[in-house]
Amino acid sequence: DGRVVCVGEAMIMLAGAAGPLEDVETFRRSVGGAECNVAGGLAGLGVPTSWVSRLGDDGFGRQVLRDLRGRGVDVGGVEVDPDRSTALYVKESIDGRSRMHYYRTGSAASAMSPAFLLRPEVSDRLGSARIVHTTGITAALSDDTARMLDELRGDFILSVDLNWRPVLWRDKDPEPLWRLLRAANVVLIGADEALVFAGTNDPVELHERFGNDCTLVVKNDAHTAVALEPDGRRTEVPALTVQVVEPVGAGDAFAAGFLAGTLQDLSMQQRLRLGHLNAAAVLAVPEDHAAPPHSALRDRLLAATEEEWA
Ligand code: KDG
Repeated sequence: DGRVVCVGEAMIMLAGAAGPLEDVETFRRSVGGAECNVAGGLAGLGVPTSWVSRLGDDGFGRQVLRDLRGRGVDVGGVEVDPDRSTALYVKESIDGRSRMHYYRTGSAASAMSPAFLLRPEVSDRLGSARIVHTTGITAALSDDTARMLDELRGDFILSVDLNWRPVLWRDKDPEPLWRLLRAANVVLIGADEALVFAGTNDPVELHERFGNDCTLVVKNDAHTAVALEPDGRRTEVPALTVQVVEPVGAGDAFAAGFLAGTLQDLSMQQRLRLGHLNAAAVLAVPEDHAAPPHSALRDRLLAATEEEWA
């Protein structure tokens, strides 16, 4: 069982050669899904982590379980639904940009509800968690998942990554997501998505909108990450310079690094560094997750002076 519990949907990701989907004939399969990427990233950093969710009773669901178990994630809190399917998403790559196409409406995970949290396999894990992590994607899946998130409170640090996905929010009121963000103790947000979602990417303004009593991390993609703590303390760490192969999943890897650092009570600067470091590994591969950085490199970079880091 885990000291961090991640709650959200996993999907099978299909990705092929560059070009419009109608021209792509073969697809490579891997596992995606924001919260399960974070769970895998945390386990890769040696943090005992559970991923709790629902999957279909199908080959894709079994593939997700096998993949996560292989990465050291506890999946004992996963419920298998005989009537609904595991979700899929297809990555289309045109002119070097990825577009995601979801096949997830009515999926097994979209049926997570307040009752799901009461299953002993789930409530036991939540009861012993130090950090519980979820994202705005889960708030968008269905009315059931939105209601479930209203109940996701407890004696743990609630961490929320905005992960704003406009396609999932079409014709929907984002109020459940605002409630989740205001309840969170840690909020992770990209500067670009902040602008679209909240109309500002100014850390101080965002901090106010989320109620000021969270630790807010605003990530400015390739450039920097700024943390604002409840007492107003501000820490900024520039990102590492990397050759970007494919960016999807880097935010999740950042979250994993940041949360691992939080669990280890590292300084805010080192938490942000660990986030950047973990993100850099995912930026360099086409998949949504990657092997964690070597521990020797990690220790050296965490201990670096500011001049050495930048
Ligand atoms: O953060 C990466 C995720 O976006 C990707 O793995 C797919 O979870 C996903 C989503 O809903 O977009």
